[in-house]
Amino acid sequence: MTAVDLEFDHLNSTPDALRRSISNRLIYGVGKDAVAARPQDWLHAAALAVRDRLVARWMKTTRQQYEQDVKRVYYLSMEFLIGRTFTNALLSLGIYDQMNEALASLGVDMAAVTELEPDAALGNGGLGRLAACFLDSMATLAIPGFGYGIRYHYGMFRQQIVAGEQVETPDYWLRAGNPWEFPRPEVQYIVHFGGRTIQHEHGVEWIETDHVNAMAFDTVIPGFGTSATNTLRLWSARATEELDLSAFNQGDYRRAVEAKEHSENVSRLLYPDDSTPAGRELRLRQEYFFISATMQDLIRRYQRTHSTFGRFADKVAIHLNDTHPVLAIPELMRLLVDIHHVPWGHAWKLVQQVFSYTNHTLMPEALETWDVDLLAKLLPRHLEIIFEINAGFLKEASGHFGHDIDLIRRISLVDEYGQRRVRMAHLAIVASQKVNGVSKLHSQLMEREFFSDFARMFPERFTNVTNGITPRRWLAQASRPLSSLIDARIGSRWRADLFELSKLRAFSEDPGFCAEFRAAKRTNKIRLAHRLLHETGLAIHPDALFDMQVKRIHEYKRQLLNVLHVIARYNAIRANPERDWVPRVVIFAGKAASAYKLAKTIIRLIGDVAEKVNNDPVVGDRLKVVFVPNYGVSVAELMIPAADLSEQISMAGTEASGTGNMKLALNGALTIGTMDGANIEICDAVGRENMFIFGLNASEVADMRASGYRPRQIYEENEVLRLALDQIRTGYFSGGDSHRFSDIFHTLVDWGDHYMVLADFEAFTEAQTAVDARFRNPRAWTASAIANVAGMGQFSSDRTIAEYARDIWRVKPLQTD
Ligand code: 26Q
Repeated sequence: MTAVDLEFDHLNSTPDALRRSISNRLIYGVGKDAVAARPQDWLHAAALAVRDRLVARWMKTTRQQYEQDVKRVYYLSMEFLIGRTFTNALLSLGIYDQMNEALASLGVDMAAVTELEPDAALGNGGLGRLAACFLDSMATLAIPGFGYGIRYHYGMFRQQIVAGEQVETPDYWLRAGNPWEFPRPEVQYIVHFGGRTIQHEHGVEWIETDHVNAMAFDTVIPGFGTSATNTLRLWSARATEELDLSAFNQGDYRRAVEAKEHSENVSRLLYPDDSTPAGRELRLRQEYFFISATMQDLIRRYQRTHSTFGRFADKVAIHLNDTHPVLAIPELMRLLVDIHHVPWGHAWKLVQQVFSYTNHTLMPEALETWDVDLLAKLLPRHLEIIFEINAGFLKEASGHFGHDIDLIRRISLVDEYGQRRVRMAHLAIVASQKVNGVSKLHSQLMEREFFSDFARMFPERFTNVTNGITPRRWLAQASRPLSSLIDARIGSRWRADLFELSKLRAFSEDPGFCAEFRAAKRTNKIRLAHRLLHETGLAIHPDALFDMQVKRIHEYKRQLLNVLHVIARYNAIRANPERDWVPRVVIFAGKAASAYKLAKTIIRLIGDVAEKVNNDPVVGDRLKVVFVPNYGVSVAELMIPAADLSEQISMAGTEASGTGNMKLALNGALTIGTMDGANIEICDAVGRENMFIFGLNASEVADMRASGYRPRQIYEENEVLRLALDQIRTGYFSGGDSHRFSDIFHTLVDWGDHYMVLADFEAFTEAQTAVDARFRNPRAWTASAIANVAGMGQFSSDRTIAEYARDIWRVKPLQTD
């Protein structure tokens, strides 16, 4: 920054200057008088005052990017699970305390208005939140990056629990306006659908299409400890003509409006992560809508400074966050070949240099495929391009492997078994210069099992980049008690270099530090207890062990294993109430996909078990069970800092990485977990003695499956387990209703127990006993908790992004002077 900039920044950051800005923004931005302003208006005015301060940095960064003619990264994601922005922006700018003071001087309680901001919940879970952490880290590292996605009107549904069952309500997060976005009506692209193709002498033309406009909305992404910022550009659908004039002129006003509404539906709502076929066509439209606008936008930006495509691959890197944006590949081919008249071979070379792809799941049912007939109807030109890519690829494969028809069938971009379908992951792999998994185990499984044919053909393409999380939101912002304590001991540099936390190892036996560490955790636990009391009426004791499983509800994540342990513990307490039980609060949170029946039944079971346990006078404070509704980014920021124990108990080989595991460990929770995903790397980093690892590992799971897994035998032989399962089956928790949970019982006992819950039950119970023993010894527990925090350096998303930048995107940070 120049001296003038510094001066400017300083002036702008005093409480006094902020107070003036807020007052101004209230009047001229919100249009309210201070006497009439509601808390919501103050939040809006304060947000605008903060945004003004970001914009100066934003303009400067954009100018520098242009002047330095940098290579840019385009991070394409159907999901960005941002959460709230206000506090995050204040911390990035370093004006949190000043804002607090400014608002106080205006008679406004900052903590209270902060709670009014809705989450931008434009994502389902891990994948979307990862994208949000990556934006934060790209800006912080001054990597010239753009996030591209969809501006959904309705984000992730809100979850309410009504009579024990999940009820979804729409999340209209834009209701009160969004002060963080800049509409860009001048940035619009036409996106085509349908129609047919015709072959001309000089190429192919796509004609008789329907179209919709994509309009840009930009959000500033501030970096931490730098003046660098980035842009998140989200597309919103606008009808190409305001109204269907012919219908209008014929007096059919309703039909005229309907047509407009219909075309604008494409960006209306976030699809929940479930594999129900209903509504699939709109999902495909969404995917194409957003990548078409994005590809047109990035080509236009490139062409502003370049007259040929000769340097395209030196200036552009396009990253595919899972397969959801994979249509960007045929779309870029179409734009280059059909519109810009680049020869096919040259265009394909460019494509293979610019794309990279991250896989986030290996579950076969979750790998995306699209029906060939649907593609032919909606995107006929793209289907032709995909077939042509496939022909070239299969020829290359035959050259590489010789003529092996089984292999060709396996790797083809088109699945020919039954209804023909395009395999999006195969297309992504064939077109990308790098393909990565999100933890060491996951990347290994990708190479050795799921995509082994591709890995043999393109060994240099496959790599691993283990996930990370931003320490700004997940420690500095979420836990002020713990972050101030850390600042006091080792300084504040850890926010930008998380390896600094290793200095805390020196204090793991320091009585003063340990006492303060416990006090910080206790403060966070009290904060959560207050909220729960207020919202659910349940009183929990802050000195109990807070045992948390917070994540989407899914069979592979095995919330049921946790519930079975809770039931077993309940039975044991009732049998021996006088034993010195370690008081525990078992806390669950997470959403079930609306069409995922068994996941919803699991929520019901948790609620019923909670009801029984919490009202049993024999049990008292020894055990409490809570389901916290509407888990999302903001609820996570409240819950995670209050956890003592982190449940990461997926069946080995199923959780690609996990990132909640990192957030919880960073906040000093000890992990009880399987050797799955990033748990394995957390274990290496913090020491196995500071975790509770249990159960089958990935290869043991495979072996057991191969040798014939028999869950019913386990049920019959393990008395504790049998009692718990029989209680579930016979209606012990459901007021005698023996029907309610029969699917859960049969899934585990009779229908194969696909995720091997029963196989791991005994090991899990033993690990839980070890947890109790450690918790009884506060010194040992705290030492382990500190070791967890101290070992988290490598799980900063700054490290992750630095690896992507160096090894995959080959981009350098902007010189920000
Ligand atoms: C697909 C088709 C139609 C509608 C929705 C979807 C869809 C949407 C979201 C499919 C999958 C997702 C999300 C997947 C996800 O969150 N995966 C998680 O990614 C994290 C970040 O890498 C990992 O840490 C988790 O292990 C992984 O489960």
